[in-house]
Amino acid sequence: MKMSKFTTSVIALAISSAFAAQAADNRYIIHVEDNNKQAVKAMAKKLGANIHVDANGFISATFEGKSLNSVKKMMNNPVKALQDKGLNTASEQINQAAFAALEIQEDARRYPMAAFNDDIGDPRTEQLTPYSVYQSEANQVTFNANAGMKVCVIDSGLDKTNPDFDWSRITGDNDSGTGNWDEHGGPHGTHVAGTIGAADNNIGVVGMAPGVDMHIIKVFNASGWGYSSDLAHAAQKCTNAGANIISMSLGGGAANNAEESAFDTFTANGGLVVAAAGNDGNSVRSYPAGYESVMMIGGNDADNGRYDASQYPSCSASQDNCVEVTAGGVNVLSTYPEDMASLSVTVASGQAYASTAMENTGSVSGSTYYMGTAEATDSAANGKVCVIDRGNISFHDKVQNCENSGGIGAIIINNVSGVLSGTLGETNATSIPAVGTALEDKTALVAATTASIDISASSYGYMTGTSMATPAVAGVAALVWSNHTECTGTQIRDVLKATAADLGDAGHDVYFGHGVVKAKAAHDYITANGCGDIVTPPGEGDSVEKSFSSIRRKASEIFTVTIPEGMSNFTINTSGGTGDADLYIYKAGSSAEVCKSTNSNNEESCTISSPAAGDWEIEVYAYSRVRNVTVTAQWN
Ligand SMILES: [Ca+2]
Ligand SMILES: [Ca+2]
Ligand SMILES: [Ca+2]
Repeated sequence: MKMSKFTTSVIALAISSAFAAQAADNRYIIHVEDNNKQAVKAMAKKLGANIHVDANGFISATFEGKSLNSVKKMMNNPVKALQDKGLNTASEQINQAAFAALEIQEDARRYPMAAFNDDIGDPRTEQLTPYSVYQSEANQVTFNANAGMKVCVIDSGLDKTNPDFDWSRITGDNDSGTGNWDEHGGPHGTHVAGTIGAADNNIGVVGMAPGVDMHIIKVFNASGWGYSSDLAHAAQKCTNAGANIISMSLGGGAANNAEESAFDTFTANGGLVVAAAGNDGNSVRSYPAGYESVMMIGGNDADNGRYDASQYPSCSASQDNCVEVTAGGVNVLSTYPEDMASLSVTVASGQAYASTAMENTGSVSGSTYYMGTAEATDSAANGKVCVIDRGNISFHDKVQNCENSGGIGAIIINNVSGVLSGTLGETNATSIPAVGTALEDKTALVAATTASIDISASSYGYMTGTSMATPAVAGVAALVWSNHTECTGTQIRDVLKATAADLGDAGHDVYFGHGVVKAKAAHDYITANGCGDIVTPPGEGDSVEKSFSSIRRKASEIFTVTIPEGMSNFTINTSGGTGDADLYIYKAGSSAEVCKSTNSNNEESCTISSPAAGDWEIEVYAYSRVRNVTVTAQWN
């Protein structure tokens, strides 16, 4: 089978993400005492305003096409403003002093910040926690480094030049096809390993299970796949290394029996296998993720939304051949081989802003000059950092106009929400550092008087893909499991699904599966319930089947099922065998049956609509001796 690593984009996103968030809309707040408000509102309307908000102490109004200064001039001196419009003011009763005292401000647009954000700072000099660690609650659970957890990472190697690993806890397998495991075959494997287990120190990032033992199997490099592309062989190497988790940020389109059986065996022996859903944005099922024994991982973004390219194959009834859970996969900050990434740091008037490195390297600082869309050279930009709006001409030509004007660096502001991520194209004739920034920061960036841009090499950087979500789940699994070593890998898988936070459409869906993994919720769940019982994900339909080979006359067999919230039907049937079994259904703790079925044979059936959530007892009573009866309970 043809395998590929799942990376769609490698971008050097901003080190900071301070979304102070403002934009000019000709919308203004006028502060006014309530006793004067009606007169002020009437005058604003007369001067062409649209009133939006009438609140205690202020109104908000749009003056189309008017700057803050011109609105102040009009509202602070309305007699003149009316006269300027050719209106007669002789009949107006205007309290000029009250209007002159009005305080008027821009009604800044507020944008919601993402639900989760990376720490602000520079990972080359301090440790930053990536957003996905917060989103998956990995920062709320302590990793037990002595619990024997070991994650086997099948990827492009882990480069020994990165300082953010506890190398005494990392082993690997060399392969004649791909070279040494601790020399990278591209940055992919190093990025993946950092998300699982980057050390908790004073530099770089922090992994989901910081410092966890890892075994690295390098199956591909820049020139493709080596001999270990037989994943069945790689799984065996993981077993030999004593790993209990296998993480695979790779996949391909065809299933293969030898491979499936290797992962079945690893799982049956108590392990956990996770693999990426793929980044083609379609419903194709990738393997190994598509095998039932392998947990398929999709991607979400920092705002609990979809990673659009995350694949979403349909689900079988058991829902283990499709996306089971998600984790952060968009713009994930992690480790790189030494200096293989580049990062930008953009500061304006002393405040750091989210930015992406578009092109060129360098460190500049100086006064700013706002160039609008920078469609021509402008000598006023000489010696300054150009602040430029996106639009009309290419990024490259904007930067070139800045540089040809004598500008020392370029900050290009997006014209849609979010940080601008772009390049200067194939033939880049510019040399000054250029960054993309967010529309949300436009007002502040245009207003800034000084700015600095630094674009330089980094051993930490961003990648996007289900390749990044997969090690996040592997790391969360190691983290939770390290505190509950009595569990099997399958139980950890079930707990992660049961405690995932639902995203997207209510309940299980093909894009998010059960939702984004939550380490603290999973840890708390096992602490409260243990890991011995089958975990039914909340709000999910399920079924249980029990067989009884023999029940004595006048005796009963009773078992309990747990019905989650929100079920509409609960159906229990008995069938098969010989004798006369009757069926009695009770809500746990109550002696009055909710349903009974007492035919003179073994074919009993009970249906309960909208069953209450909680434990239910199912009693099979032998009116005469019963042999080989099967009881099926299902709810949805
Ligand atoms: Ca670190
Ligand atoms: Ca699967
Ligand atoms: Ca959902």
